[in-house]
Amino acid sequence: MREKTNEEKLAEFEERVGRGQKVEPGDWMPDDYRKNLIRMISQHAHSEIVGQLPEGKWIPYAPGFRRKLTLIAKVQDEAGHGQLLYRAAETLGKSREEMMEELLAGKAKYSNVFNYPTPTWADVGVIGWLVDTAAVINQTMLAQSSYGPYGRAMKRICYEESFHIKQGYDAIVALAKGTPEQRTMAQDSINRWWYPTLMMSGPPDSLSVHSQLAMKWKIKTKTNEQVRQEFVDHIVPQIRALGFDVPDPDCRFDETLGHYRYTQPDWEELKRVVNGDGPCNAERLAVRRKAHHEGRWVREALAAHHDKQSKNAAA
Ligand code: FAQ
Repeated sequence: MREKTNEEKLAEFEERVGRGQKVEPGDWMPDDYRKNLIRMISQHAHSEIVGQLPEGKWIPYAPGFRRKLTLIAKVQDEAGHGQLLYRAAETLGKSREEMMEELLAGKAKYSNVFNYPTPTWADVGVIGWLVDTAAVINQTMLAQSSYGPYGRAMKRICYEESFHIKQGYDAIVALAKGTPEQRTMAQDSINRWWYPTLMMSGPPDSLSVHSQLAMKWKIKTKTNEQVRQEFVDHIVPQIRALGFDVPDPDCRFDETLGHYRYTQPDWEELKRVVNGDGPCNAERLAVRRKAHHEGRWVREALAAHHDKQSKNAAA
């Protein structure tokens, strides 16, 4: 039988994806589909790994034993998500070592939001509440991704991230019920995280480079703006219900649209931050490099153990 041409393979691929069938690692896929997925999944993995740092800093200072245990569990979950995602990216043919080298060399992107400082305990609550809510809304959409391993990883990750939202919300409710100083601390944190969290969903559709192809091949099933609007519609009533202000005087519900209107973030700031020039990029990468260096003996010991086991099995 004659080999199918690339055009025929592409038509079959698009027909399958159009029918909602999942693409699996061994299947034929267009090069751009593979490249886009590696780009997105590896950036997502890096985000989970670097994303441990802003909150991780607060583990020694968490107010009380229960909050400390919960925060440790949350930060460990993020490490696990990173591992799941590196594994999903590896199924597309890129090694974990290569991805890690790119991150440590400052060549790889990761979510803008982890390049901002966490000067107060309220930031831990606000990251869990706002940042994880934005992440879950995006990831619930990505759980429908046409690439099977990514969608399945997302389902597992969303379960855990939903718990993270609860821990963040609970910490903020405690501050909301607390002293005037505690309420001020929470409001200040909401003010600082509002725009970085809006930026998490990516640039507006008119500036998004990859969305069109990603939507066509169902890597994503919603645009950046749709995801951001969902987040705003979900979170604004929660912020106001706790008696806090949304730090945007123009944020109001539009009855005709059925959505909240909001002021667009500064898209130049997003560009700067994701390209390495945010308030904490240098600090975050320095911590990752140190951790990678100090963990080298563990990786070598595991590799030696694995080699020994393989030799024993072959003998
Ligand atoms: N940050 O053409 P588009 C979490 C880059 S996980 C950094 O619109 P796309 C859990 C983009 O990569 C949070 N870079 O791109 C947690 C591209 O650059 P490139 C991470 C951004 O892919 C919680 C360029 O700009 N989630 O929070 C950002 O269609 C708490 C053009 O943009 C994911 O990674 C940004 N915000 O849409 C952990 C989800 N926006 O590659 C710890 C998966 C854009 O051309 C604590 N990823 N860029 O050099 C996605 O959904 C998408 O990749 C977007 C961007 C929506 C991030």
